Amino acid sequence: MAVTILVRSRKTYEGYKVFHITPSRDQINLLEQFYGNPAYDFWTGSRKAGSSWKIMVSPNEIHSFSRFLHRNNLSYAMNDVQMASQPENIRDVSEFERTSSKPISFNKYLRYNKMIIYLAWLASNYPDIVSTKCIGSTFYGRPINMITISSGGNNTKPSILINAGIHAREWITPAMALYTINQLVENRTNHNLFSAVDWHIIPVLNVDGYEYSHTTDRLWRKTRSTTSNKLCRGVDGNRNFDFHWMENGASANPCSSNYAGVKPFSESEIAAFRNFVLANADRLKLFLDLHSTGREILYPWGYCKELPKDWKKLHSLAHKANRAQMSVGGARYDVGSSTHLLYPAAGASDDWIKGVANISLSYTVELPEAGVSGWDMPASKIEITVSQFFEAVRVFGEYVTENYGWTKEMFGQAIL
Ligand code: 0X9
Ligand code: ZN
Repeated sequence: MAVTILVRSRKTYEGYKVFHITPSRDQINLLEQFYGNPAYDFWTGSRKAGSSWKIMVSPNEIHSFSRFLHRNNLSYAMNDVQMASQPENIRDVSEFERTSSKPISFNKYLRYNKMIIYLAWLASNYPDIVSTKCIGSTFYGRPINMITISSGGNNTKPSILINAGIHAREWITPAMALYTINQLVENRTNHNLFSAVDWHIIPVLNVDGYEYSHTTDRLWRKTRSTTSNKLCRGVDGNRNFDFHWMENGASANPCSSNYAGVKPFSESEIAAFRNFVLANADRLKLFLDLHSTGREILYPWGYCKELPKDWKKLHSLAHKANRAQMSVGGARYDVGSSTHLLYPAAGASDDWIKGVANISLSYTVELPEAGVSGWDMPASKIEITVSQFFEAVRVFGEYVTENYGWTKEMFGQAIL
């Protein structure tokens, strides 16, 4: 009997290089012309003076890009990408299954099915406070699950929304979402955080991309939908929202890692997110979109240089959150608008949440980088990273509780 063994090959990134560049303010504008070009993948970069930019460049562009850097007096270091994306560096993928005697641990990156098992375990063991819901499905038909943590009130209480994994390769973000879920539900001392407000947490929005980054291409960022180009798949979910769509920092080329899609909400994952938000907009008070890497807490606008009218409130709350995570040993996060601190990029979740859904407190968090590439944070560092930032999440939760949370009287009225 003939047996066919299918070996799925992983993308190796052989010949690709990552350039480490520390540009001056003027030189940043020079680099920005490569943004959205399919041969250039911007990994990190901040407008803060002295910040190091990491740009991955395809083999056939390395020579011309190096010449460009020389011509413009931009010094750089260059590393192989390959080692960061090979299977042996995709470490510690877990076999976790939560049982009463085996608590979840944060020393492994979980695959999506394991996360779902954990959410279901929580829902059946904490039925009074936990419920799960499928908010839609991915291009491949995988369910997109959301967990709600609530002390009651029939889904009418003011709420916080946390989204993770819109970008596939940013593995620390689903871990951050799961840690937040774990701390809210399984650590009784945190139950005050949901006595007056509800929490909705989507641990992985771009499930297809996340799984693909585990099985095939560690550096995959986008969704996995087909495009007009047979060779290039996927849309950057964080360019697919209908607010100043495609105006800035987004590409119309399906081969770019910042491809915005044929139209806003072309991606089923992003449409599912939109539907949930619009159906609950009047009670959603604060939104965190978790990303990596960079140690930044960003607020709108990201599509233009202008600041929203209430930027001072956004700014001071973000600083307070930063101070809280520093008080438990975290290094400083920079705080500012996306355009001021990073680069202009339109069609992102944070701007749409504020500009269309009218949820005033909207943030993008860039969690820290570590490891050779920045993406391959060793699993041994997950717990320290997420537990430190949980102190910032706590500040956001307390703020919403103090400013919008239900009082005892309101609970009484809801029951009547
Ligand atoms: O470019 C992005 O989508 C985010 N950075 S990442 O490196 N994780 O890809 C930042 C988005 C900031 N928000 C807006 N530009 N609106
Ligand atoms: Zn991201």
